[in-house]
Amino acid sequence: MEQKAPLTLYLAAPRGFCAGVDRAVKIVEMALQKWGAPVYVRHEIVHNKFVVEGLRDKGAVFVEELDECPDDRPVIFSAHGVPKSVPAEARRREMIFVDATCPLVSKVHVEAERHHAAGLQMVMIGHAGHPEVLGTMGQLPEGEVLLVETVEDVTGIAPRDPARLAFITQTTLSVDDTAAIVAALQARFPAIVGPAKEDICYATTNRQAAVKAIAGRIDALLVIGAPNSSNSRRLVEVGRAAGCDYSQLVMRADQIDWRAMQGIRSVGVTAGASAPEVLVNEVIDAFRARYDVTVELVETARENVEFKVPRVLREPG
Ligand code: 0O3
Ligand code: SF4
Repeated sequence: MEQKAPLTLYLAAPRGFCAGVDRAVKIVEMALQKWGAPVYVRHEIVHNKFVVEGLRDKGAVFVEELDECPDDRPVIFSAHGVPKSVPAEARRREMIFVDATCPLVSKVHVEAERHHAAGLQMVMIGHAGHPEVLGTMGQLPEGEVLLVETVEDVTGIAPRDPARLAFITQTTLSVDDTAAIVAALQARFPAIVGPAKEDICYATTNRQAAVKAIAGRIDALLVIGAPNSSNSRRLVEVGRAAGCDYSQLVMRADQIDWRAMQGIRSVGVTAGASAPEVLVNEVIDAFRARYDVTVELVETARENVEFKVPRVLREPG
């Protein structure tokens, strides 16, 4: 039998499910237990096909908008958050709804409201069209939130009163790119107020730091995650920026380009906040089938964050 080539697989930690994703998935599972199928879910509960398909098999029905749901079945709002108009409409239709918005996204919603109540206009740093951005911008009336995606965008915005501005951010951005955008905002609008740094969450920050810790010593980086997952895509960018030119997003093992893996001696593996650990194990097994693998865990932080599910799901009956 041909001898397998040695390969060191650096496994990033933390990786994979964050507390907000864990909670959101639990909410759908518990809603199915409580109310039976079908339970409707507005938007992918988290951006991962494997997770969505697993829940669909149990009776969840995924839709993009509330008008695709009947009045008489429960509906769950995804972890990314929703504009204010969505729960308002559900209430008007007297629907049962459970909001699976991550508490760290809701925190940004509250921040936006607080600044608005103080008479400040908002600048949001985020990606146009992303559901979290639509949800956060949708907390305030039209025109109250100006969106910037890049440092260049900062020069293009025209706030009502440059002296009365605040900024908020998407939770899954690149820590480094965001720092540059915040600096550009502060340079142009010295009076702008905002969080100490930005609103990027602990999970995003920790996963990016772990990638930075391995990127310099690997021939390739695989990030397990979906193309519509903002935090996962940021991990690929962080890998490249930190020196690993071959950094790729893969949804699961069958997307690995094995030709590109020829001759490598080391590989880094991580997973976005919405990618389940079974898919990480699947990737490791795929490497083991082809290489003589030594796994090295590179742990840059420990996480112990946990969020409770909403009370309606904890109550009996
Ligand atoms: O926001 P993102 O596209 O990264 O969403 P995912 O992949 O579902 O991951 C969970 C993050 C989230 C719900 C918003 O912070
Ligand atoms: Fe919440 Fe952060 Fe996870 Fe988003 S990535 S769901 S903000 S913990």
